[in-house]
Amino acid sequence: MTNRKLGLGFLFVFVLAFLAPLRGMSEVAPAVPLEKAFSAQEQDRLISMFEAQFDRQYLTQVFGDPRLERIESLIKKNLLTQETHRDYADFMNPYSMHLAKRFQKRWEATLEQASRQFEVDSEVLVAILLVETGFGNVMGRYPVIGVFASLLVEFDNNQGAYPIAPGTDPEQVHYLERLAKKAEWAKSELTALLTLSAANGESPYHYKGSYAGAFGLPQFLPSSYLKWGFDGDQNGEINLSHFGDAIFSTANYLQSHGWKRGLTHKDNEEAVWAYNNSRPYVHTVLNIAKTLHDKAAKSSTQSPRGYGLKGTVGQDGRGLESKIITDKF
Ligand SMILES: [Ca+2]
Repeated sequence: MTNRKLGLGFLFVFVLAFLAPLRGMSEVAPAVPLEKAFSAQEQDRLISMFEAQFDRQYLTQVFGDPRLERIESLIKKNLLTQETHRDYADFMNPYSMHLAKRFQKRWEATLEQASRQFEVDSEVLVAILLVETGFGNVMGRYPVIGVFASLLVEFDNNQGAYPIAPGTDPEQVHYLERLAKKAEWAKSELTALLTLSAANGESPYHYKGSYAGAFGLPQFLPSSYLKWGFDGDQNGEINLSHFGDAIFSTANYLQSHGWKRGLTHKDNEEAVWAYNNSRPYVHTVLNIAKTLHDKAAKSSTQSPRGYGLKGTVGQDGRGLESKIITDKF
């Protein structure tokens, strides 16, 4: 990702797509311990990376916290995942559209206010919040700080491999090049996380999100929170787990990235692309928004047959990402 976030949308797709087949599934993936504590030396390196901007005592407390763990699986995911290969088509299914219409009705006044203030069509806000987290059903379980710290330490531990020697295996070259780029990004996002945590009087461990460090209903990266987070419900704080703030922040983001009122405006594909650099994502979001717009007059909030309103899927016991809780809003 370039300048913002990676959503958990694909997980929600996964959950929806496999609701029915899982009923007959008996195989359960074995639990593998993927985390390990950073060494004292690694903690010191992290402290030194940020001490120009933050108080050393604060950094010692943050990076010495036993909750800080190296998350091996996240390092690989961030270095190998290709967002553009994901399939978002399932978000157009009847159940997703039912959720979207229900959300539209429940948050009608807030959506209307944000739409007016930022000149962003309300249907695209609904579409993004659906694809990102299923309106809060799939918010992410990883400590955001762990995502960035893991990448930084992985890069630091590989310092000896730079500059990359001629003749290095091409796969290794790709890994190292991407690692260097991601480490730079992780440093800037971790700086933003520490900044916003301090501003909100929260521990940085308070924020949980996707494997790519995006959190909250709209799945913002910390840097996006600082730039485009908006106190939509006017309670004096920006909390992206609250729908009022999430709706206004998403509208603010889209307006800042060139959204022009009118779902078919040619600039709008680029505004959604800025939100998530994936063409399938862009097309899905705009298709959902147009469908909601076209069907507005005859919208019904009746639950379609064939979908349970509650249910737990994913038998790996991973909690939040495995659950569908449809009455959250
Ligand atoms: Ca607020």
